[in-house]
Amino acid sequence: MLNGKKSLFSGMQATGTLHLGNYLGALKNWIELEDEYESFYCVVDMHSITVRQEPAELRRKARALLTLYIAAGLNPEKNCIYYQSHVPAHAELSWILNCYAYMGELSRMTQYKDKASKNENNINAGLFTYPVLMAADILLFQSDIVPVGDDQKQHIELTRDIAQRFNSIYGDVFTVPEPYIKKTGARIMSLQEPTKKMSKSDENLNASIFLLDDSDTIIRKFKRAVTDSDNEIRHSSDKPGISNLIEIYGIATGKSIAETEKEFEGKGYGEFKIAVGESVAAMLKPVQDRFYELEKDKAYIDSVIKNNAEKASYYANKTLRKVQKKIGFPERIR
Ligand code: AQP
Repeated sequence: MLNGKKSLFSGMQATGTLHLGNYLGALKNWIELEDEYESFYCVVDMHSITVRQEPAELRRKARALLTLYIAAGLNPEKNCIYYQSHVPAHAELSWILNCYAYMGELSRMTQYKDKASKNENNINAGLFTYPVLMAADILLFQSDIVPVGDDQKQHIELTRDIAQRFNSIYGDVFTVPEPYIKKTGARIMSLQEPTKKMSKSDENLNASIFLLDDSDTIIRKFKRAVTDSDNEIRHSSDKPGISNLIEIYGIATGKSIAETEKEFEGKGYGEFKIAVGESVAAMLKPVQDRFYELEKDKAYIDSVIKNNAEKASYYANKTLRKVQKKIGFPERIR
């Protein structure tokens, strides 16, 4: 509890342009939580360097991501929006928690195995301990919930294990968080390989809808989406491509699966794909307009960055001091 409210933490990496999966699986759901929770949303730039980044690009993408959080509807007066690297407590708690995480459990993380196989020339220690930094991110704010997409479930399980392990030694230090994963949008699939999740690091640009893609590009990508050949608009596990499109259309229009199936009964894939593209383009247009407007307001974005880093540091340091005391670090002399 912070300020008499439950709290939450979530974040995204500044490694590429956000895609529709990031938006529907996470960002879009964050907005509805702002009144109920004391919320902390981070641009996790420290996580980003587990894969080599071009410095100027990383800085540019981190700022764009923070701006996109606001453009998507997060109010910085109600939600603490900040850069992870501006709050040193993340790194400090991460080091401590490294001493309470086991090699065996970290080596079972599917994201590590996946990213290590994609970056064979740079399997650095940070890639391996990434989930410990994520545990620190979450536990610093005594988070009750962590709103994420389905792919992050395993990391949150690990965060819970670390928190429970620590609490069992030192008493009730950390709130043990729960994942908050919505049923719809939790796993948006690639438009080109619909059995794989949509991913920032996919080299095929037609596989993902990026949040700043213009309407024509969005519609073109949906027209090219890989589907099966039976031409029936029906949600089914043996029809991953069309099922993915039905789910996306459902979120963009507010229609249920049954309503969509009925609406497109007897119609072809071509017509359906255009309708999905148009609905997504219409959903993203206000976010894009707001983004381009906010981007010009340098002073406003700078003030959000400064003020929110101070607020995040205040709460993070409270937890960090408590942890340091519990484990026996000497008290500071003031
Ligand atoms: N395809 C997806 N469907 C639903 N939610 C998704 N998320 C990611 N992909 C999908 C959610 O988006 C948030 C941001 O996560 P991240 O920046 O840490 O990126 P990630 O999970 O590593 O996935 P990306 O964006 O596709 O990047 P790469 O290619 O590097 O793996 C999280 O809440 C995540 O669950």
